[in-house]
Amino acid sequence: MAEVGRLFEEGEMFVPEMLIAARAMQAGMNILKPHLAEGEIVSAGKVIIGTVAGDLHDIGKNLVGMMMEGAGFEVVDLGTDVSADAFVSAVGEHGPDLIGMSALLTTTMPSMTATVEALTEAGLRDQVKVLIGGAPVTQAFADEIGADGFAPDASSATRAAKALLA
Ligand code: B12
Repeated sequence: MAEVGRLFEEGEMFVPEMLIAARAMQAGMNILKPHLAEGEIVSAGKVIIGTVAGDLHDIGKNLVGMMMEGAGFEVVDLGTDVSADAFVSAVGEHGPDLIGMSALLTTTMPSMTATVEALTEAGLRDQVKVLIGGAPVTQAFADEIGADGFAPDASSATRAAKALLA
């Protein structure tokens, strides 16, 4: 998947090819997972990922989740239309190292702000890194809402997550 990510960034591969590769990787992972659990494989970290409240777009979010799994992260996918409260409860329940939030609509970007605020109010903001992405999201917006990072695509999302948890 790292090689697929590189080819995507170079414009040699496109979203459908990435999805096919990610699906093949997931099928392989399903076979390998029980054996990995028995072995000495160390997780790269635990990630909770979701599309924010009001937003149903999940193709990019799923791709990010699959790439992260391929890179050795344990991924808990909360799905779409995830409220700030649901993110907060999931942090309490799963104790992740990082939250990944996705938004594809300019009208749902404020849900990212609300989630960061809810994490702060719950006293959990210091325990978890926040990485955001989605077509309308920018580094400037990430800075504005106090997220720890932004990435424009699935392979750089994996790199950014690794850098944040290093
Ligand atoms: C597919 C699609 C839909 C599908 C979604 C299906 C699904 N299961 O996801 C359906 C038909 C349901 C849909 C509905 C709507 N859509 Co729509 N949709 C799109 C479309 C065509 C493609 C989005 C997509 O999947 N791209 C491919 C993926 C791979 O790219 P991506 O999502 O950007 O993800 C990458 C990066 O952004 C990043 N990334 C994504 N998430 C994350 C998360 C993290 C943590 C990180 C680090 C990175 C990251 O990595 C990903 C992989 O490289 C876009 C137009 C476009 N060309 O983008 C419009 C678009 C997003 N939709 C739009 C609109 C307006 C709507 C509707 C409001 C339409 C309507 N009037 O009903 C509804 C809203 C429904 C809702 N409440 O969410 C607008 C948004 C405009 C805006 N700026 O707000 C767009 C831009 C179309 C347009 N040009 O008008 N949509």
